[in-house]
Amino acid sequence: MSDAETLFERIIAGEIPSEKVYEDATTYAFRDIAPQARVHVLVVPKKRYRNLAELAAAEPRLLADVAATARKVAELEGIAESGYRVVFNTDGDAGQTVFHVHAHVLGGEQLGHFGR
Ligand code: D5M
Repeated sequence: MSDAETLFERIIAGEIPSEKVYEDATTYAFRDIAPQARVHVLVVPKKRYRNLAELAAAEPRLLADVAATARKVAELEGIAESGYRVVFNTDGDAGQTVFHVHAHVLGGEQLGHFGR
């Protein structure tokens, strides 16, 4: 992991404004600035790992916290029953742009099938 700070550390620190949906001791959830669905919320661990693989290898309990927060967001947004998608873009071909691991929580409408 490089030491370079990402946008999301600044959002977690409150240096850049965000529309918070949920926060607890280890995770932070906020609305995506360019929503791809009616509900599009990002869930980040407050501690930075570059991607899902690094988080899972280093701190599986923190990954479980991210998953629990994704579920909490779905409940708060009223999409837990209708269904939703959780996506971790990981590196180049997935188009990851911010290298602080984050889960996209998408829903609130019928989603197209993923792929190309
Ligand atoms: O997703 C990175 C996501 O981060 C992308 O969906 C846009 C979102 N983004 C970028 N800047 C902001 C700010 N300032 N607030 C909220 N959301 C933001 P990736 O999976 O890395 O492509």
